[in-house]
Amino acid sequence: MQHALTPSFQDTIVACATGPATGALAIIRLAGPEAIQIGQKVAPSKRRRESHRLELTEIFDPNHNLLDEAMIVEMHAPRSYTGDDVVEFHLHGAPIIVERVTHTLQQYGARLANPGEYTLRAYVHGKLDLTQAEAVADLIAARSESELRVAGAQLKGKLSSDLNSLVDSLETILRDWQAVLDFPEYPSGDGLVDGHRAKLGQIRCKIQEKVSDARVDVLGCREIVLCGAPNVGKSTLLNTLAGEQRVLVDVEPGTTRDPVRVDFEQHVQRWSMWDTAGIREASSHLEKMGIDLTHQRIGRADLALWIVAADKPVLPPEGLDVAVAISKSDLLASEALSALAERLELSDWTYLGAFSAQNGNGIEDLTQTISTYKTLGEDELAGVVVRERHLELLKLADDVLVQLLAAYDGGQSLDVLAMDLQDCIEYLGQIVGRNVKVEVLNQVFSHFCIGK
Ligand SMILES: Nc1nc2c(ncn2[C@@H]2O[C@H](COP(=O)(O)OP(=O)(O)OP(=O)(O)O)[C@@H](O)[C@H]2O)c(=O)[nH]1
Ligand SMILES: [Mg+2]
Repeated sequence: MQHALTPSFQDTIVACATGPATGALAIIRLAGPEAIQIGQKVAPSKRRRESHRLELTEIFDPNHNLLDEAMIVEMHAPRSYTGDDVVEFHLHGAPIIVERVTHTLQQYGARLANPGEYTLRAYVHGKLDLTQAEAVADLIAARSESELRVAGAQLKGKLSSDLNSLVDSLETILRDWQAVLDFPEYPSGDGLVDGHRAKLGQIRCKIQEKVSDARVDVLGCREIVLCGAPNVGKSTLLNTLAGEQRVLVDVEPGTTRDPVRVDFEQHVQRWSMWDTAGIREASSHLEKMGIDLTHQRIGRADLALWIVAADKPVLPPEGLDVAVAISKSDLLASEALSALAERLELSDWTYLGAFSAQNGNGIEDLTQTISTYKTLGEDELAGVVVRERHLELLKLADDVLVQLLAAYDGGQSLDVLAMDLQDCIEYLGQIVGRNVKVEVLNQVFSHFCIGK
């Protein structure tokens, strides 16, 4: 695949913005300095088209053969997604029409766009910053409501504006320090640098807050591990949720040995759910290996759900990081069930409800609870770090800042401190795309689909 960043921004690019399958409509997007001119050639009009106005038009190939009767809209720079001149053709959705119109536009000098090239141009033209460009990719790739919400919140740019204001404050401090270094007469003796020490402390607190509030688990699939003592109904629950028999179930305890994963695409959240070997004193080497794997899975889970059988409750080992739910609720009278539920509610573990795979009671509620477990609302998502790339850079910025503050307190000279400050600014800047390295841009835009 051609590299996203090698081509020139002077090129006029073309791509189909809608999916490859036959649909009622298909949209071809043409962007770049020649877009309007090329648009005029395939869809001539007597007068210059108004920006942002849909118009019915006929589209011709270079031999004046009619390709389609379609809608055309011009979006004049800079008021377009990419920031340069854009022409969109809203065609009938047959793939052959898309192919012929694209080919014609290429004959007039446009070239095929690379993945993410439209968004890359939007970024280069300052329409979006890097976190927002990443959010566009997430938005397109979203497969659940939760992913959609996360991407939408990032696109709004609260994280960017929080980080930009931190970078601005740091840059102001750096400028002052450089002035103090360059001009001995700069008024530094009146507590200017000491004042900066306090400000840097505050900025560090804000960075730490972002790190501790980060939720890199909210994008993509969530790993849920079903665990508990043997025979509590873990495999039965997995089969019930999967709607088919995916794993073996038996009256004998110790049926499941290997962890088995089943993926669900729920409305709210995508899950990978793991069935695991029941945890007990192992009676064989083989069983012990299975139980070890269960523990490994629990350690990596976004949610480990310890199943407690209503008829024979076995609670999780002390200190194990799990939530709890009651299975086989059909085997207990309602009063006894309430008492068990109350006991779990009062425990240190989060209690997620009771269910019976036998009669279906509580399954729907459990699904709902799991689905929304630790998902964040619109407001809570504002400004939250959800990407590993951002979190890593924040941690690097934090490390440098800690080092800088210690050096300051140790009486280090301003020129050395200024170098640390510069590093800190760079790390934070890379998140939003200030002075970002080309490799980082390549990384971000290589995940896009063509046409966006
Ligand atoms: N009454 C009742 N029996 C259930 C329920 N769920 C499972 N069982 C029975 O409990 C037994 C054990 O079920 P499994 O799903 O194999 O339990 P497990 O936790 O996977 O067991 P291991 O793989 O041995 O750890 C089977 O006989 C199931 O039919 C339930 O909701 N109610
Ligand atoms: Mg099992």
